[in-house]
Amino acid sequence: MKQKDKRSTAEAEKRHGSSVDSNDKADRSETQKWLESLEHLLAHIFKNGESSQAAGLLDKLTNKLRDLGIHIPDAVTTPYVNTIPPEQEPPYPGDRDLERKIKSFIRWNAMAMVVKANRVSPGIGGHISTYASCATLYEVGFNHFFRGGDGDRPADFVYFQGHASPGNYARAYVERRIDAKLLHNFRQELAEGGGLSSYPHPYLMPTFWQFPSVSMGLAPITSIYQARFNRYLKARDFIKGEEPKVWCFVGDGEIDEPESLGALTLASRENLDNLVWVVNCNLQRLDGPVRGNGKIIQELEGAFRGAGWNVIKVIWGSDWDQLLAQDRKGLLLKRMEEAVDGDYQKYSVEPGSYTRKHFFGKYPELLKLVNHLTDDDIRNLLRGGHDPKKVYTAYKTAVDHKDQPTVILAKTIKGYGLGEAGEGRNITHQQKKLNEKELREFKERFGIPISDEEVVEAPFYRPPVDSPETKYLLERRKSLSGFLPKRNVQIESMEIPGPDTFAEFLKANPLEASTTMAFVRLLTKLLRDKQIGRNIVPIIPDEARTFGLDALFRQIGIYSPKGQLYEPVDRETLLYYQESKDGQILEEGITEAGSMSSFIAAGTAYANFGINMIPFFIYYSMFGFQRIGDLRWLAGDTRAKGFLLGATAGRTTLNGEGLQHQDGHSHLIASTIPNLVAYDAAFSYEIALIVQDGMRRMYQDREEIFYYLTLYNENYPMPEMPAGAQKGILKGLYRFNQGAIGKKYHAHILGSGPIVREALRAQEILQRQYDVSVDVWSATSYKQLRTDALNAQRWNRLHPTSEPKKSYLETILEKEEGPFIAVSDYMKIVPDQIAPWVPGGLTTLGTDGFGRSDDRMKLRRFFEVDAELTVIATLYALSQKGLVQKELVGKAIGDLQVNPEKVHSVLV
Ligand SMILES: Cc1ncc(C[n+]2csc(CCOP(=O)(O)OP(=O)(O)O)c2C)c(N)n1
Ligand SMILES: [Mg+2]
Repeated sequence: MKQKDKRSTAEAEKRHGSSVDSNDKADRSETQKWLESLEHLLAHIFKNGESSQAAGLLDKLTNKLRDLGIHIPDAVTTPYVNTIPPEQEPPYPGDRDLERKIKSFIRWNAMAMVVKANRVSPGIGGHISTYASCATLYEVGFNHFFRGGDGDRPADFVYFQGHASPGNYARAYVERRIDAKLLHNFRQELAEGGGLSSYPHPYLMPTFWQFPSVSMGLAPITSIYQARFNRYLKARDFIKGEEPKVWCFVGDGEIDEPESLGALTLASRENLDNLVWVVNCNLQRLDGPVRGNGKIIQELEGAFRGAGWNVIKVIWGSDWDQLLAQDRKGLLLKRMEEAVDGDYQKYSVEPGSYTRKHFFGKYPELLKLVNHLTDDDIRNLLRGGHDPKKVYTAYKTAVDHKDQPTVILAKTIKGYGLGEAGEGRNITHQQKKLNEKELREFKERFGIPISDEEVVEAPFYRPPVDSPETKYLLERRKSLSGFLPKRNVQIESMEIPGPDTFAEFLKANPLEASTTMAFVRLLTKLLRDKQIGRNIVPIIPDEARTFGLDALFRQIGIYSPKGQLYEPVDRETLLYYQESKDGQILEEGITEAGSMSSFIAAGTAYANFGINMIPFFIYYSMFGFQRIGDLRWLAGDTRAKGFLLGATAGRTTLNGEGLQHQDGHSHLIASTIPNLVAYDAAFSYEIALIVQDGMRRMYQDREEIFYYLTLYNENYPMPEMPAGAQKGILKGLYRFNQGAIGKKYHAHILGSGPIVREALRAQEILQRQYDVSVDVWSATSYKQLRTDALNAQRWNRLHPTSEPKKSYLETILEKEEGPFIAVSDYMKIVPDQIAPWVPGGLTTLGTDGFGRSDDRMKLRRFFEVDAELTVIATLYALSQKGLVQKELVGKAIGDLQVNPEKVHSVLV
């Protein structure tokens, strides 16, 4: 900087500085005046006993400033009191007394079923304390909000906290939907006459449970995408009329799962006011406090408000209203803010005298506020989540709220009512047994009409059919259109496209193409189908261009509730990025968990709405089972239907990308899900037949299964389907071609996916150079083959004197002479699944080990799945059978330039 410039800058700073000084003084005296008026106003508020209004004052001021056009950032937290002040509470519409009695009976039965189950079978498990904490949260919902599905609109979607399931069963018992025998058989599903599953599993109780929820975090994320999918169905005219609400009950400990909070902004961005979450803030998780040194409610309020949700805090029960009103100096609020969750947990365990001394006693003036209360009164001061009036207010406000999803943060006590058996204790989550004294205290506390003699047996109790309680309970459910939870599948069979649609894929196509391209062509065709095209839901986590699906953007549009508010940069091109209100594609952005949640919502529309939606979720295969395996397991549990397409599959076929991307094991994980049908296809015609058959089974025959299909990005000419191959393709194995005649030796090579082409190259080398005729087979599904083989094997074992059954695999291989060599782009253990049923055993080649970035041929050599290594493996297998000399194998190693000292891919 030049000398002159420096000087002038310094002068300007000086000038500027002095003007700041004088402005500052003026500002300060102005500010002082405002602060004094604020103090004046607060003094007035406290004098009139309206201290609870003080907290809302800031909000009002902020809103006023905003009305005047001044930008004020949102505060993320508000004072530690209820969001809705008592004067805004609506009248309670129900019979509080009857509702309390009903709730008490349910509490008792929920506890008794766990205690009994653990007496019959010690260690069988079950949870008492969670339902004890959320009983009021549930009961207010059941009596006044949750709509059943018996009317002319779909039922509300209620995701119950998984391990609070005894509460659901106990209610169903009092509602007379299930009998005492089933309650006795809680967690004894294999008992005679059946039992009740530990947690909400639609797979196990398909007419009862709707939404699996016990794997922490999965109910929260799936509930968001469900609420979104309901909007999608509405926008696309599949559903009309009044919209069901989606309710999700979440534990405060569960919130720590990344899935729980991971999709919050989708809900606010898409204005999902059909969604209500209730976080049961009992301040404890399994081991201890959720946030002993802080406040989970305040932390969550900040997170949810920041994410654009409407937050309703239900912290204090009605007894506190009067205390807060008399808190002239805001001392009570100050104390409430100071105490941490660890303190509050302690207050729930200790007698009232402790709370008097340590909570109120911190400030002498505060102590005076509770002078009129006995220690018992202090101990019984309710938390908001146990007060039906507060809970009702929150729910009513939530369901009426517009434009935002709502979260209710309800403070409760874990193990509420268990007393010394576990109320508020760190061990409470695991408490499964109550002794006689504890049972008696429980019975007395909740007024259960059973005798002192009987109590030790912990008998179930439900009021007589004609009792006021039963009548009230049933009337409430009737006026809310029926019982919940309930899974009521009413779905028509769907006519799927005929053979014409698929015919073109069965012919040879000399143009090089990948199976991904074949799939895209098929999907495009299906989308145009008059019968089913509309029902298809393409789901893509930001990879449409990678898979060549971008043409669909324009063809069917991307769903966006806002439409398209901007002109896309590529508007002048034919296939621009088109968003629209009734778009068909769910372009999820980079979230496999979110995409899978959409898949689940679409895949269960048949059960929840009676509509056959056909999701096709296409993604990088590595980021499927491995990344979101637990959501896949849940999809199986909830009986979702649809197609998962693991694209860019294969540890060597996806070249270049390296270790993180190259999938060589998704088929191994796929084999773990019982109702998932998995295929590893090589050619266009296999893809077409598999999709066709999948649609037939799922949508025409209404089987509750789902599909996994790997797709590859290697281009090659597509052959014609060999005559008669159809059955084998679907069963998992068929002969692609026969070996040459007139050779001295014979072998079979089983290939999968693009690696079939390596098998074909090996066939060629073996026939030409080593006098070995080779049959090449395409193994489309080791999982299918194994399941079928195990079935037959087991049946035979249990029916030793009957005519033995033969699996498909045994039937097609029984007349063949080995050796058999399997080669695929997957770990060796995938083909190994069928080894016990292959005559003479199976030699397996596969891609065990971490992937590498390099080209395909180098990778195939590295993993030893190329034609040359397949030739060597075949010759070695022949030598093991004593058919060729070992020297021939050695010669081949030399001929084919394979380094026998190369390192094994799994070791490096
Ligand atoms: C993914 C997963 N991890 C761990 C568990 C085991 N688990 C079951 S309940 C629970 C504690 C739950 O605490 P919270 O969410 O606060 O529920 P609360 O019982 O307190 O209402 C744990 C760790 C699980 N079910 N799922
Ligand atoms: Mg908890």
